[in-house]
Parts: sequence; structure tokens; C-alpha cells
Amino acid sequence: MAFRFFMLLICISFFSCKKEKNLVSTNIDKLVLIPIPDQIVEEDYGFLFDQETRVMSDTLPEVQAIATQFKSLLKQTPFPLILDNEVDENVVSFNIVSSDSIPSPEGYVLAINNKRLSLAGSTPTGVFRGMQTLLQVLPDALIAGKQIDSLVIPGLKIIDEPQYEYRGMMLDVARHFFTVDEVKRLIDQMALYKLNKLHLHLTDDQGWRIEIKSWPKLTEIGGSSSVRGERPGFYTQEDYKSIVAYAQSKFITVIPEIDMPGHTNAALASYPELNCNGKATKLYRGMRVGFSTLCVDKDITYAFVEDVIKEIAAMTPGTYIHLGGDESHVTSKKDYNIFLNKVFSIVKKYKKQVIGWEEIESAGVDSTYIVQHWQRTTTASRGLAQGAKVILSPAKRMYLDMKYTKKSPVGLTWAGTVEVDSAYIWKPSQIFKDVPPSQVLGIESPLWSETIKSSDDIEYLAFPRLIGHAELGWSKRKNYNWDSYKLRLNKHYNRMNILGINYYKSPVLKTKIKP
Ligand code: TNX
Repeated sequence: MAFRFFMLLICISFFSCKKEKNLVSTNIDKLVLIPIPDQIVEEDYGFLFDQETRVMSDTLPEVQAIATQFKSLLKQTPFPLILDNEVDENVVSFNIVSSDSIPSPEGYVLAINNKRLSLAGSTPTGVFRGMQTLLQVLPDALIAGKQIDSLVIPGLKIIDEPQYEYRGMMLDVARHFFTVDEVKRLIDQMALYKLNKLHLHLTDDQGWRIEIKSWPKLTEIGGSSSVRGERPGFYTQEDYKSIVAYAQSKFITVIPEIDMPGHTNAALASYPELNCNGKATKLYRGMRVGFSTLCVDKDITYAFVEDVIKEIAAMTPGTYIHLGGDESHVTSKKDYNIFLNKVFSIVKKYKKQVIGWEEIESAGVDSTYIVQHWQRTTTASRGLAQGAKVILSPAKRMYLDMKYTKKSPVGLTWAGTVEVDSAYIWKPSQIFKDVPPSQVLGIESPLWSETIKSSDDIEYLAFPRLIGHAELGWSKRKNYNWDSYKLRLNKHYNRMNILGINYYKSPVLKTKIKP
């Protein structure tokens, strides 16, 4: 090793030994890759950067943005990385190739050898996902922005694609509000682990967080409260659009949730006419839920819902709108089903697809609906039996708001405590064993915000459990197991430190690992 390093130094110092310098032996033993890729093979020689190294990129702007990101990562090195689409050696390339060679739209091939560092996908999304792997292949010093004089990237070939098409996280901005910048910070972090859906829980009893121009009091009044009054606020439509666009730049789709008919106190406090008795409720700062409902019998309720969905749909390029539908304990079953059926038609009118918590199955669903499983497999199973697809968010494994241990400073415990190992050691494919895999769209990690109010809090609860979920969502079952993950996560602490992520240092990672 020392000898190799010595040779490398000599080669870097003397231009004359160009030939040798192109053959730097490397190994991939030290790499820390999360989510673990599908196929990885080691190459004999790594890619050595020098003054002559060029960058080549597809002309699509999204791919050029990735090439630019790469160039900027190397700005503290002596390598100018001039763009040049004519060379075929000593080049870093970002390419779009045919879907025959990379069938999955999010798949990619990262090939690194002494001649080339090439990243290819059949779509810009694929190249972007591959870029996240490349970032993990790059040395920590580079990510930390340190000045470095020599750079060799280990030789390897990675062929990768996701297991599930839906890999999400939910952030509750209703119980406590989070600013646009805080949400963008989270989007940056999600992207690193190849997550592709950000579900925003925009409304609840404690607050209404999205401007609806035709019903301005929703945010004027409904946006002014929060749990304990600690973090009120709302997004203007411009704010929301900027979150959506930012997420899109990272190939993450925003899924807005307007929870109904329950969890609606903030709306009921803003507009008296939405209540059956015509009287506005009081703003609510507590944590208990299940006491509110829109008035199912009134026409104005549906005019309201339609206006909200119309405005939300117009600002949301993604196909999904989440209708909530959970814990509507003061709406009779009959009313609940009548209400949802009317709302389902409104969502279809605006050409969007319905997602709802598993309870929505009772209103009648089909293969165009998605039920989000959180509490009762029997409920979600009834949705699946009707042909709906499912997103898995089993609270005991995936609720990021559950405390790690009883001593965690923030979080709830109603579904138990969820340590880093129990968030990871389960099989998404086993929850609904008897349904065709095609009905399981993917997984999502919800972060409810009753007890949290800052980016530090978000990160403390999300990291590292979210990273484990990202692996369950992306990686093939044959490639991952707890022992391998535990080892990788331990080593990944350094990267999270560099990125400034406020993660929970779990004692379960400290246990002795078999050699
Ligand atoms: C249940 S999960 C809820 C939320 C709470 C959460 C707290 C779901 C559909 N409803 O209203 O915030 O528990 O963990």
C-alpha cells in the first residue's frame, strides 16, 4: 500500500511517467454504499485525474447540470476538467443511453477504470440516481471541500436499479410548520439516498399550511395556530411552487396531502359555513386528534373541496393527490363513504390520482387508487382485494416520529419505540405476502411533527432510520442484510458528519461486529 502511494506520488510529480500513472491499482473494500447497489464488480485500475482530464456530457440540460455539479466538486483540486465531447480517453462522461441497455428509468451504470469514469442512464433521473452513488465513491475530503492535489477513484462497475418505484418520506408541516429552506434542506438529504417522493402533510387540526387563493382565511386564520402555538405559518403558492421545483430538480415528486373529512379543525375554525352548525370552531393547539369533521351534508363543503383541489392540482405536476382520510372518528361510516366518493370524482376531474391512508378503502377503491398502510393490515388488505395498490408505512417499523428508546428527547411512543435495527430488520415484501408484487408500489417513512420544531429535530428522528428505509426501498433483497448494513452505516457516520446531519448515534451500532 505504502509503496503504491509512493509510486503514485512519483508519477504525479513527473509528467514523464504518464503511462504508469494511468495504471493505479485500487480496491473497493473501503467504499461505503447505501443503498447497496444491485451489481458491483471491481476493476483492476482506478481513474486518475490529471490536468488533461476532460468532461463530456449529454446535451440535455438536466444531465449538464449533473456534469456541472461534478465539476464544481473538483474546484478545490488542480484539475480544470474542461468540457470536451470529442475525446474518448481520460474523460469523465455523463450520458443518456438507450433503454435497451438500461431498462429501468431510474437505473444507471457507473463504470470506472483507468481510461474513463462514465455514468450512464436511459433517463436524466437514472443519471441523477447514479450521481448519488458516485458521490459516495468520491473521497470524504472532496465532499468536505478540502484542497486536494491528487485524486484517484477506485476502479469498478456498478449496474443498479431500484426495487420499488415509490420510495418516499412524509413531513408533517401542519402540527409544526417548517420553512421553505428547512424543507429544501430535507430534500437535499433525501436525494442522497435515492428517495423519490416527498409527501407533505399540509393540513390538520392544528394548522392549514398552504395558501388557497379562493379561500384566503384558511391561511390567515388556520395558518396562525400550531401545536402549543410554537410554530405557526404557511406556504404562499409561490413558496409551494418553489419547493415543488426544487424537489423536481432532484427528481423528487411532491405529493400534497389535504387531510379530510377529519383532521380539519384549522379549516373549520377559518370558515363557519363548513361546520354543520354554521359556527366556527376554536383554533386548536393540542395533540389529540379525531374530533373534527367537515359537514358532509352541505353543498358548500364540496365547493370548498373542489376549489382546494383545483388550486393544488394546478401547482402540482405530480400525478398524485393525497386525501388523508385517516381517523375520521366523528364522521359516521355512511357519511365518510358518501363524502369520499364525491371527493374521488373531484380528484379525477382534475386528472389526478388518489392516495389515501388505508381507511379510504371503505369508500370503494380500484386499481387506480393507492392506499397507504400505516396501522391495520386487515384494512389495507381490503383495499388490495379491491385492486388498489399499496404504499407501506407500517408504524412499528417506519414511523420516524416514534422514539428510538424511551429516553429519546423527542418523539411519541404509541406504536412502540423503533430502534435503528428494528427500523431495518423487516421485509417489505412480507407484509402482504399473498398479493402480486406489482400491487406493492413501495414504501414511505412518515415524520409527524407533534414533538418537533427544527431541522435538528427532523434530522435527529429521520437519521439514520430513513437511510435504512431508503435501502429497503431501493436495494434488491439478496443484497442487503443487517450485518452488512450495520457495518456500512457505522462507516457512513463520517459522511453524515461532513454533511452536517444531526443524526442519532445508536448504541445498537456499537455492538461487536463479527469479522
Ligand atoms: C397517527 S398515521 C396519525 C397522525 C399522528 C400520528 C402520530 C395517521 C394516518 N394518523 O395524525 O400525527 O399518528 O404518530
